[in-house]
Amino acid sequence: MEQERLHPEATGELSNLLYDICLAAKIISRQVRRAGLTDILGGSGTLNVSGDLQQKLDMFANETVRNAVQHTGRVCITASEEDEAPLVCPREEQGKYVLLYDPLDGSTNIDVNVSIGTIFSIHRRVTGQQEGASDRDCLQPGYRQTAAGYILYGSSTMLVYTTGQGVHGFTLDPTIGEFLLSHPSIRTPAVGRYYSVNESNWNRWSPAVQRVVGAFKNGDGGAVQAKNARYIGSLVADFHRNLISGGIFLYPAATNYPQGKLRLLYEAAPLALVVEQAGGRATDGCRSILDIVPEDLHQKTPLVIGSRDDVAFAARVIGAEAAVPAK
Ligand code: FDP
Repeated sequence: MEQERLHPEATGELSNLLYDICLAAKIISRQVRRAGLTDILGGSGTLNVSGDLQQKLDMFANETVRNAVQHTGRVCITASEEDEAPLVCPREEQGKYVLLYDPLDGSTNIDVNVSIGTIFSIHRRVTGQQEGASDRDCLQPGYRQTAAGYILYGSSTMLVYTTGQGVHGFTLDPTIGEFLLSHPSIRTPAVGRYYSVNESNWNRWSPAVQRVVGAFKNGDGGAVQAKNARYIGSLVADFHRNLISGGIFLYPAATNYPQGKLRLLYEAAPLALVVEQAGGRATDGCRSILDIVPEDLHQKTPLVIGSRDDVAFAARVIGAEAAVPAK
């Protein structure tokens, strides 16, 4: 609301859309908090487009976000990591925003009571009312995002978001059911304390990625500061810790994931906007994540994200390897 007042031309629709997302987050949070008590743990028996087993809570979160925004007249199309195709709102209800989201990131952690999260990305539509909303609205590069953020269901439930005017964190007070501003204007340290990567993939990485991870572990003769390892395996949780305390998260290309594992539109681009607004960086090794023009809704990308100087080091080493023509 405060930021909205800085824009006299604002109609309040974006604030209301963020409010819709908060409502969905509260409903998901309630369900996550009671997960062991109700029959909502475990697989749903279906696979998503990427071939991942969908969990019951994934499906619940997916529908909750969709239902919270669909008939408000604020969005024209929504696309979820869990759905093959985007959902176009009925013509008469199409608003000016586009919502892309990962309803419950870190699904493999759901059943074992480890932090998980919801990630969202908001664009302005590029199609006209006449033409009607389409994939074109979803396939926009990250630098065009109007807002992005995530909800972390951790030791507390937190909303962290940016509309391009810094990054702000709100903690859900369950006694009053509201998100309260707890972390205004978050800045991430330029050099991090942590590196977060699934090191069991070591033999599947290129020599450059091995050198980067080795450097974060050992210091690489002073080229970077040696770090402590922390890997939860829930992107939102790993990202959030590094954002607050300083650190770098890597999910690079590997022989089993030649394009990386994480999705550009639902995971990498929104977190890239958040980290850049907090003073950090995000790259695929060669390009800034925010500059990548998506070609496919479920496109994957290698991701190196976090503290500015650490990401710059990784990009230098991985970028130099990519610049050498293959023999
Ligand atoms: P998950 O498979 O549990 O859904 O986006 C997928 C994701 O989790 C990220 O949250 C997480 O960072 C990554 O995959 C973990 O992958 P690995 O198990 O390969 O480390």
